[in-house]
Amino acid sequence: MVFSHFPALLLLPCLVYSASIPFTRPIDVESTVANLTSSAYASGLSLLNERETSLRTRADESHCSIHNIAIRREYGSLSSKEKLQYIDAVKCLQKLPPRTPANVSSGARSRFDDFTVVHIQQTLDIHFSGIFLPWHRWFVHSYEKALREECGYQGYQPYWDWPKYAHAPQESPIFDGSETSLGGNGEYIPHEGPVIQSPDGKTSLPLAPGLGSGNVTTGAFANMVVNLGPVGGLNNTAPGPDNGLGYNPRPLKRDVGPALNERYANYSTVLNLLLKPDIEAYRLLLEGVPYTIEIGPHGGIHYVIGGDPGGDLFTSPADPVFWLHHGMIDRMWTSWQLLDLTGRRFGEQQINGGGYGHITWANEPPSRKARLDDVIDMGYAAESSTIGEVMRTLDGPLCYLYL
Ligand SMILES: *[C@@H]1O[C@H](CO)[C@@H](O)[C@H](O)[C@H]1NC(C)=O
Ligand SMILES: *[C@@H]1O[C@H](CO)[C@@H](O)[C@H](O)[C@H]1NC(C)=O
Ligand SMILES: *[C@@H]1O[C@H](CO)[C@@H](O)[C@H](O)[C@H]1NC(C)=O
Ligand SMILES: *[C@@H]1O[C@H](CO)[C@@H](O)[C@H](O)[C@H]1NC(C)=O
Ligand SMILES: *[C@@H]1O[C@H](CO)[C@@H](O)[C@H](O)[C@H]1NC(C)=O
Ligand SMILES: [Cu+2]
Repeated sequence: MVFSHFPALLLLPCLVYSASIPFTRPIDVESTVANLTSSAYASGLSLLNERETSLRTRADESHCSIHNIAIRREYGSLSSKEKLQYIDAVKCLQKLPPRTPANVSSGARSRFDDFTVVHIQQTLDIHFSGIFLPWHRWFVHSYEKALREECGYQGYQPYWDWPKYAHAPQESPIFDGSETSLGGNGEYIPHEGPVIQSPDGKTSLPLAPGLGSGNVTTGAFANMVVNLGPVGGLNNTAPGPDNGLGYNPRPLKRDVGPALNERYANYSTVLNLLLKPDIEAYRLLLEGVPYTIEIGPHGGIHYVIGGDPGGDLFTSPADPVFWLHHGMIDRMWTSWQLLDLTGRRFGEQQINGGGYGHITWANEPPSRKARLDDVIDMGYAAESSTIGEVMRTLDGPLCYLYL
């Protein structure tokens, strides 16, 4: 057996032990994160090994096994060739014709746009609700499937390891402006920094501005044209026609910089996320505490990308880097689930805990809780699924782990 057995019971005391360490040196925080994510990976592999052993004795074949498991990797760890293959596949998707009919979205001009359309249509249902994590897990999987099956991509969806580049994300392999980056930062235009405010205005956190804000003119997605949106209020950019589904071609812009990344998605954030005891606490950190300045790494990193469409929650999947950010969201959830195999992966309560577990945005207006048989509707972008089908990444239609 190549992989050692890693019983779940041994992981639990380890988690409790980690939680009680007062982390003073950043290096401890970083290496504890590395230990936890590799424990999660080992735990996933040992699940597959156990399954394989039991299946072999029954002369059966498992759908998902150590022989066909997809391993999603950090963008910077891909070779130049692998990065270019990923980029080529995304560009291919941007050239294929859309499946969305023009009378549904006249702005959808490519297969890539199909994914933005379904996100725009459902934004108000699929965030801060019980379907958020499963919906986006299936969304990323469907995008990866389209890259592979429609554009001949041989690899898997890479992710953006938020804390790794928190001090200078604009210089990371994702944004450095080289041919293997997903396009550089936006051109620098002097502007004010964001002020993160609680809705009552009592607390506010002014942050340093990003280091771009203008057009993306370097790297693989230099001068990319965004067709859809925006829906929400972007500084200096009027909303697009037809609630964002109309045709509104304009240059891709970004405003990448360290301020939001260090504040909302550093190694402490990721460690705290992995140590959360239940789904409610987990999501209050991931997506933020309502009515406070704590917007969490999900929102924080969306605003690290910033610009247009990155600054518009509805249209954000139209920036190719969205898919690396949501790769990391899913990596965190996958790792957290694998760190407690008995408690975190199966039941309905693992999706619908707390105020974010309902079927309306932060339970407003009040609604029932999400259920495992609730449908994940991919519209014209891809096949639909259900919450229950995607709760585990090693079962049903899914078969992957994150390194
Ligand atoms: C992460 O950011 C928080 C808030 O600014 C800070 O208190 C903490 O020390 C940072 N952690 C690391 C590892 O840099
Ligand atoms: C991480 O794991 C390594 C190897 O097991 C160990 O030596 C190290 O002390 C661990 N670090 C932390 C911060 O737990
Ligand atoms: C769009 O057009 C098709 C075929 O012309 C029609 O069947 C469908 O109902 C239309 N959809 C909408 C939303 O108008
Ligand atoms: C918004 O646009 C105005 C006018 O161009 C500019 O002065 C300001 O700095 C911008 N604010 C942000 C947060 O980008
Ligand atoms: C950004 O690109 C658009 C479209 O190509 C162009 O009209 C505009 O002048 C560019 N902005 C700057 C500051 O160069
Ligand atoms: Cu989203």
